[in-house]
Amino acid sequence: MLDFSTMPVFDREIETAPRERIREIQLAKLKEQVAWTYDRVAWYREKLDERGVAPADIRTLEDVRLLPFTDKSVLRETFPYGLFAVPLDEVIELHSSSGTTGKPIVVGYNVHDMDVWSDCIARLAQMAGVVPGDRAQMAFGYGMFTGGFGLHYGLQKLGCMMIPAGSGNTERHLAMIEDYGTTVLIATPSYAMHMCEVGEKLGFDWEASTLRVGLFGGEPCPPKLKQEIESRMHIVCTDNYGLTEVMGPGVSGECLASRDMQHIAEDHFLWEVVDPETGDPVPDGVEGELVLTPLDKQAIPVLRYRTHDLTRVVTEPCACGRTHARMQKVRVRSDDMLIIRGTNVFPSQVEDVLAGIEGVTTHYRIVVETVGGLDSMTVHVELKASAFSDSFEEMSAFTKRIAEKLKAVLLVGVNVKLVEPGGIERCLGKTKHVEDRRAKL
Ligand code: DLL
Repeated sequence: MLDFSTMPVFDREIETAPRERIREIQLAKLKEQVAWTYDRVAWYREKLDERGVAPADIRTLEDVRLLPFTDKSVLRETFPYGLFAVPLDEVIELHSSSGTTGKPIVVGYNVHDMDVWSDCIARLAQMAGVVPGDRAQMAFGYGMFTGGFGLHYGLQKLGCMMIPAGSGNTERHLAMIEDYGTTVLIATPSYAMHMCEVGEKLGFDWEASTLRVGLFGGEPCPPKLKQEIESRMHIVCTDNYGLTEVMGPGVSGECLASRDMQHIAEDHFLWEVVDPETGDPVPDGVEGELVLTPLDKQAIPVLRYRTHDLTRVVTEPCACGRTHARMQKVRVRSDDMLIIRGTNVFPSQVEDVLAGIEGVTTHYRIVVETVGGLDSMTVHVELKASAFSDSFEEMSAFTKRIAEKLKAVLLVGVNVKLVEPGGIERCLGKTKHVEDRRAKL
């Protein structure tokens, strides 16, 4: 039995503050954030003016509903710097994630934003029992994805020794755990499961290893998958949530007292739960779409971001002592975004790539499966009769070219399977482009 009273809390004063105090902090920050955004971002100024709303109209937290929603399309329209609220020479880092079409969503951070981000990560790390001196091995990629660098800085701030191994090369990861005495692994749950399987094949002794904690996130982590990793790797794992548009990882984190929920960093994010169809608030504790307003994001503020993630939020006290509201872990999205090994993929991106290739029809199907513990995506592409050839070399070169084009846009490797003309099943109703065969644990 864990004794939560003796477990470290990164920012005890804030993380265990009475709820009235949290609401006071949120309101003060919301007023400032709306004024900051209105003064500096033309897109929002226009939208607020159209609604006849001025920053001074924000008098209560509920007044957030006077503000317009933001979704991915706004970030796409204003790509790359249209929503930035600080001069670019004050931006110290850029990150991006997939948009619904070819262009990514770009976000920037100034020194202040990086500081807030690191604090949020340090908090979730301590929720999982990570302490200064832990040796944290990164299995997220260090690219434009927010997972790698975001967690890296926060863990370093906490006082961990970072081992920036990056994504892939599982055998090397296993060797590093042994060589460097790694105690914390940062990964998507699917990659952790893959490491587990590869390790077992190679005779890696998880029980004897130094590894103690897994910090997961970036994709849904079904409870059964987590339990399985915990028992096979002999570690404790937490599942942590976030999204690029509002910061990256660090929006909410699982504590060890409430394993199916995640504490939202409420002093930095105002949450709402709305009906995904109407955008109206749902009653307290009822499931709906999570809408987030970052409360002190300077470089690229966003108001009322529609996450498309379905969850419910509760505000009752938690046994860990933290008072920040908890959201149910996200299992389902309200849109068609797929998460493939932590990377966001939209069927529309596949469609755009295929539209630019001569010799293929508009019919395609995406099949997602779990292979060796990892997500595997295959795009079935229907050939036009004119492009059909009985030369094996030609067909395999064509397949390779399509796979390369898809990878360049999706940023994740996919298999391509060519299908003869008419070979993709036609649907009478809504076309089903995606078949997700991954086990629903
Ligand atoms: O995945 C940020 C992140 C990185 C979080 C590493 C945690 C760890 P995006 O690439 O923008 O950002 O993808 C955001 O991924 O809207 C959810 O649909 C999904 N997602 C992220 N974390 C979780 C999670 C990062 N723990 C989108 N459980 C979000 C379920 C998650 N879904």
